Amino acid sequence: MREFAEPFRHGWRQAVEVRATLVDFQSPFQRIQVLDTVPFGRMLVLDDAAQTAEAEEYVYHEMLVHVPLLAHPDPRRVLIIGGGDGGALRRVLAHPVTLARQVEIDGDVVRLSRELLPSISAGAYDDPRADAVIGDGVAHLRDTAERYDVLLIDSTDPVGPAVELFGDAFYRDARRALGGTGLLVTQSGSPLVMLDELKAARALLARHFPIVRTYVCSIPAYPGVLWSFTAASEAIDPARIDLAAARSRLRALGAPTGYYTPAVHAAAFALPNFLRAALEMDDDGDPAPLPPPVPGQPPR
Ligand code: AG3
Repeated sequence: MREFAEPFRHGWRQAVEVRATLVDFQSPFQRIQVLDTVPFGRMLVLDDAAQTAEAEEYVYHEMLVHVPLLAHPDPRRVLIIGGGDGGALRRVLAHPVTLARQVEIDGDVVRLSRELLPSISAGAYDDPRADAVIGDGVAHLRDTAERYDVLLIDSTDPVGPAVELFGDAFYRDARRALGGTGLLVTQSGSPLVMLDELKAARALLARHFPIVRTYVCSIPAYPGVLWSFTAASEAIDPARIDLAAARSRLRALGAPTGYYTPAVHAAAFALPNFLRAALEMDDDGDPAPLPPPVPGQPPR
């Protein structure tokens, strides 16, 4: 039996059974693999890190996109950094936006995803509101005079090509591009096996944004399974949504979801107590003094 597993983290790893390797290719930026896996169908792997898979991509992409787009009162202009598989782009385009710009650094990820994982972008690139740029998202944000309502950072882990997407200069440029009224969401790793990365991202975001909120969901293909996203804004607290309004906006989209509901949205910000304590938050997500440690905490 062939299997794929990411490297051990704190003595923990998960494996998937592999039927076939469809692509194993070194791009100018990274190693790109597309594997046909038994549990999740075709899976995109970058530098040995699972990125997305046909059968479970909806969890990550819905939580990355629908949480900020339904928290924002009127998102029109959305920028995605990374996201070369097109799964985030497709969810953004389900909303009545006027522009969904995606800046992905690796054209080979876009090409191979469109060719081998077409169900993930599902036609999104053909939408006239989509502007798919192959380029450096850090440079785009640094040099642009444009404003965005929502910025989605759909990146790999904060190592290798993505490291600057978790940096201080990038968050400063993000704040400028969001113009005081927008919000950003970044994927921020597994609270169980990447807690230090999550804490580092939150600390940097807090230098630039008064509101920083972490939320979680369960992503079967990623290390630790319990996964986090972190939102930041000068104006919008995405943890507080009007459930009835979100329900009617979601219904109007006519885009069925597999994971997201407004109730899931609200609940995702309720963090397990070990995590709330580790992130030094009170029950509202605001900074609080570090509480005493509790015994038997999960690995990280
Ligand atoms: N971005 C991948 C999140 C990081 C996964 N990390 C890992 N497996 N170690 C997802 C790209 C999907 N559009």
